[in-house]
Parts: sequence; C-alpha cells; structure tokens
Amino acid sequence: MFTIEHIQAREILDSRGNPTVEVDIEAVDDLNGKTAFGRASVPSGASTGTNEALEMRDGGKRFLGKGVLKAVVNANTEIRNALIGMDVRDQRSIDNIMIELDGTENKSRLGANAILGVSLAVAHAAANSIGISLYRYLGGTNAFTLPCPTMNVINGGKHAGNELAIQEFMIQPGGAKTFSEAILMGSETYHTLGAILVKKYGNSAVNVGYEGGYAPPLKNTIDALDALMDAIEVAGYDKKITIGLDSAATEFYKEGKYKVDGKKFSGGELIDFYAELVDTYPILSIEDPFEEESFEDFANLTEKLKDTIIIGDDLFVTNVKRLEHGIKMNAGNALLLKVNQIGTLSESFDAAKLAQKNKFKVVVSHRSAETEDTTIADISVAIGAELIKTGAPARSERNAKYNQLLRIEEELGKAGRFVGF
Ligand code: 2PG
Ligand code: MG
Repeated sequence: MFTIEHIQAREILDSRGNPTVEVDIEAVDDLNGKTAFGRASVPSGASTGTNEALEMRDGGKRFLGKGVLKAVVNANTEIRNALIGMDVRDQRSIDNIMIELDGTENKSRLGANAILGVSLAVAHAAANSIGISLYRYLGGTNAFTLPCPTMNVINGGKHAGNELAIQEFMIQPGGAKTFSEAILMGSETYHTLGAILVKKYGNSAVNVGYEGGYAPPLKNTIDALDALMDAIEVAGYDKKITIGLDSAATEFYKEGKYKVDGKKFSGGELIDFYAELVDTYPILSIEDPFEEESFEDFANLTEKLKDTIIIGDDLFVTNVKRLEHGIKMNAGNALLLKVNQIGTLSESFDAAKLAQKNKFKVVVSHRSAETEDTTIADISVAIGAELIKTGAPARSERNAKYNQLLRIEEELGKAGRFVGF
C-alpha cells in the first residue's frame, strides 16, 4: 500500500492571471519506504454554468477578491487530516471521503477547487507509485485511442472583446490519419487564418482571446465561418477539416430571446438558424446551442440535425443527474466533460461512463483559464473520448495538453489509434 503522507496545497496563477489552487501529494510504500509524488492544478471558467460545483474565492481586496486561500487552507487542514494514511491508489474512496466531508450538493463548504486539486493530484501520485503514465493508470486495460482535437481558432462571446455572439469557432482535423498529423493540420490552418485576417481586417485582427484563438473585429457568425473556410482551403485541407461551434448560448440569452447577429431569436428560430449553418458549412458539432435549462430545444435540434454532434456543457455540467435527465429526453448526443464542473475525478469518470453507455460521445474540455497542468490530456485517452477541446494550437497553457497527447501518441506507437471523422 502507498500511504498518503503529505498534502500541500498552494495558491498559484492561472493563464488569465488569477489565483488558482495547486496541490502536491506525497505517498510512501509501507513495505520499502519508496516514495511517490503527484501534482495537479485547477482550471477556471468565464462562461460558467449556474449548476457547476462551487469555485471558492476569498472575496475582499486581495487579488481583487479572487484569492483562493480559503480553499488552500481547507485542503491543507480538513482534507489533509481526513486523507493522511489512506492508500493513494484508492481514488474512489478518497473522492467519496471528500464529498462526504464537504457535505453539500455543490461542494460549497470546502470548495470544488480545493477538492479537485487533491483528487487530481492523488491520481498523479498513484500513477507515479506504479511507475506508469497517468492515462494507463486511469484507463486500465482499455484499447487506447487518441481524440481528435477541436481547436478554438476564433474567439467571441465572453472570451473576446469583439461582437461575435458565438463564443468559439473551432477547427477539427478529423481527416488526419494520426494525432500528430491533426496537430500539423490545425497549426498550419491557424497560421493561415491569421494571415487572412490581417489582410482583411488589419494587424489588430490577430489579437487573441482567452483560449489563444484570434479575436477579429467581426460582428456576424457567417463572417467568422467564411474566414475559417478560406483558411481551410488555402491551407490545403478542404474536406479534411470540419468546424465545431460553442455557442455558450446562456451568455446571449436575454429576456427569453437569443441575441445573435443583431437579431433576436426564439428557441425555434434559433434551431432554423443552426440548420441553415449546418447546411452551408461543414459543421461537425455544436455545443450549448441554447441556454442551460433548454433540454427541450436541445432535443428538438438533436432530432432535426441527425448527423451533427450536439454537445451539452452548461446543460449537463458533467453532472450525472443532469446527464441522466438529458439522456432520457434525447437532449443532445454528447457530453462535454470538465473536471472542475463536478469537482472530483471519480464523478467525472461516472459522467463519462454514463454517456458512453448511452451512446453519447464524450468531449473532454479545458476551461478558458488554464495552467500548465496536463491531466485532461491523459483523461481523454483513458476514457476514449472522441474529441478534446483545449483551445487554439497556440499559448502554452493550451499546447501543454496537445503536447502531452503527442507524447502519449509516441508512447502508444501503433497501439494508439487516432479517432478520425
Ligand atoms: C466553454 C469553456 C471552455 P469557460 O464554454 O466550453 O472553452 O469556457 O471555461 O469560460 O466556461
Ligand atoms: Mg462551452
């Protein structure tokens, strides 16, 4: 048994420049004194769902209220006291103990950021104790696949200072044969898009948003889609790269209407809007097409666009209960998996398993504020996710995940099949 000997949480900075929680775990082999180490840090969203687990912030003046010292203290006292002496490989029991210790529905007493930091660091320490890669430790005997990247190359909504309502315009190099070829195709297309935007809108068009995608001064959805189509064609990847959208529609839902492209749509009208886009452009997936309680509109869109992946993010918040409801209603056909929406690794896996049992696809996702942590890359391989969304192929907090997948691809060799589309 590898016993947890020490838990050390601290405050570090994320990619938006705000504090977040990082946790170190040390465990020791009872038999021979060999030690194991694990470290993980916690991401943070901007367009967060109402039903997410609670990210604990200190308030007050320090870091303009965004400090996370309360969560750090919770990890370094109550959580540490509860977990010292446990077997670091007993992830499920460790997560359950933290859930019970917290005692609330949304982890608001100890903070989901405190709990998640520990939960992920435990997994890293456990993998380290065996001397294997995290994806192998978490994936067990799975036949491993590498997910298709869905790269956010034009940022809008809450992630950028432009007027695009839709938050993310992504490219998906599903025509690649390997993961590394997908990265190559994505990178070339990203830079080609940059050159096209500069030519059309000037140098400031390649300023970037939170996730490394360009934030050009565009107003209309189709302007962004046309720029993407140009870039895909000029880069030479016509028919090999599809497009993914994340509307993050809760953010532009006001007084019962969706404000898009200077118009106000009802849910039904927005369905027609999406149907036309899917007719015109090679759109493979649409995430959060409606606000976070619109299970019915999700179901109607899923029924109408039978070949499109309809992903629930704010809708499901990686929560088994909400996903169960969505599955019953046929609201969407894919789960967006964000570990910090639910707050433990075990519950994230439960959501993924439930999705897969019901033929929902799984898209593992970063948050708009990230760190150098790469845990989600390993998770995506461990659970066999079809897609991974972790920003543009630029900015190191985004590329850290893509780069980790390149290493995993190398380690797997021929055994690592790329999920193409
Ligand atoms: C989303 C995410 C990540 P945020 O809406 O899917 O791209 O954004 O982390 O700001 O919620
Ligand atoms: Mg989203």
